[in-house]
Amino acid sequence: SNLLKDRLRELIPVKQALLRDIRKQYGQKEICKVTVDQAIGGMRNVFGLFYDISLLDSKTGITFRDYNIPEIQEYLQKAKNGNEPLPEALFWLLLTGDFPSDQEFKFVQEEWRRRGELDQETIKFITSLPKQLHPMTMLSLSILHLQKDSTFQKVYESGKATKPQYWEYYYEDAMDLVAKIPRVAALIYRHKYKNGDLISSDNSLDWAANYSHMMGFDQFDAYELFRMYLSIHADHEGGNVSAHATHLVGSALADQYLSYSAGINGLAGPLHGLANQEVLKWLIEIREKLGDKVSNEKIQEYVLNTIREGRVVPGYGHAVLRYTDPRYIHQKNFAERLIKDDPLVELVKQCYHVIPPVLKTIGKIQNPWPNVDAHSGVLLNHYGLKEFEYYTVVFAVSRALGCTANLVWARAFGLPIERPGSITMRWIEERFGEN
Ligand code: CMX
Repeated sequence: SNLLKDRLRELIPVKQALLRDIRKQYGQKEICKVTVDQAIGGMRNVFGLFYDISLLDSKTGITFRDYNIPEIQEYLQKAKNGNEPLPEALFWLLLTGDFPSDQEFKFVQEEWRRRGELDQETIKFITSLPKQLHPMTMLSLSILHLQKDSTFQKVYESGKATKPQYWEYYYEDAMDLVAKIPRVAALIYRHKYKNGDLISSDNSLDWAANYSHMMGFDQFDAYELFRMYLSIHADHEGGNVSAHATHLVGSALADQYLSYSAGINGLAGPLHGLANQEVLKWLIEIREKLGDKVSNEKIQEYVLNTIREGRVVPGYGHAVLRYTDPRYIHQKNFAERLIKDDPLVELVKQCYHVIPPVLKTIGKIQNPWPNVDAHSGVLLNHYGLKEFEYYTVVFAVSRALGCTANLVWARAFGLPIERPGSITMRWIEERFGEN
């Protein structure tokens, strides 16, 4: 039997009824007012999206179905002798709201193994991509290529899809996409950086470790890094660019592949996921220009220079968070536990002490504290993934979990096409001019 789909089949009517009740009871309540500034200013603090699988609090950070990062680390399945949560278990949690039993966890793992292989045509497509393309561009194109296998698209085109069943096809596509994305991503890596010397999958490994293996990193600690990394980046509520883009495109009934490819394109922006690569570039630049054992004063000066040049300090600040990102803390703890004597890891630690006070002196910056991207690059680098241009791809492999799980629920709830209104300057003047 299909444990996960069966569980969803049980849950969906219950949640649908709950949502109906919520609308009946609270449908006319006002959530927030929207000012002209907010409309122009990227809709900060405008609560206009419904996204049920994760929630971001500006003080305490992300919760996945109400569980924070230390809780998922504690309660989700781990590898033998491992400390980090396994993404298979997190995916079950995101989809159902429950921690999976061992049997349920194994079900997801087996499904992903079964669905994970790529056909020859896809392998040929990926290994024929021009090597000068950015790996995120390659990933987005490859996900679009996989769209040929979309169950939803096929059934919809046949005219047989009915609205109450949409979620089932989105579920099938979610499972296929998530199962395949590590192979796609590893193939891109080996094609672009390792002369196309491909490594086949090892199905005795878990999903994250297998990805690490297919990239060419076979130490246990590298496996642990991938398990951790792929879990903590999985979702960050609905308003961030990758989740929102995926949700928006999906609302037009574009299938998971079309939708997530759009999410990947957003993640490839330097203010969002690309900060991942920018941080390492910036840290290496500091070491090149200022040498080893750089003083706190020199870092302070460097930060101020970066800002003076009109650049952002990558890895610091956040549109919602107002304290240190718990995903940063989790990675810091990982590094303290497993990594000794890595000068770049030490530099990240030093930056954590030095940079926030400097950013605080720049009045306009709302959050001087580090975000997830401030730490991830040096960890990947430590275990041998030196090509920082590739880092956001690892982020995208992880974010597929949240973005696709959300779309399953968006269809289960029968959410309509998203279509907010927009305004012009003339509209604003005419509306408020007399006051
Ligand atoms: N370095 C320099 N300037 C910064 C800054 C930083 N790290 N963070 C914010 N600012 C600036 C903004 O550019 C903005 O300047 P202008 O008014 O001149 O345009 C001003 O401070 C106010 O910005 P804010 O309200 O504090 O932040 P936003 O919500 O506008 O932007 C973010 C948030 C993340 C884009 C921004 O902090 C930033 O660019 N950080 C560096 C890039 C980064 O690390 N991105 C990863 C985010 C994590 C994720 O994707 O999940």
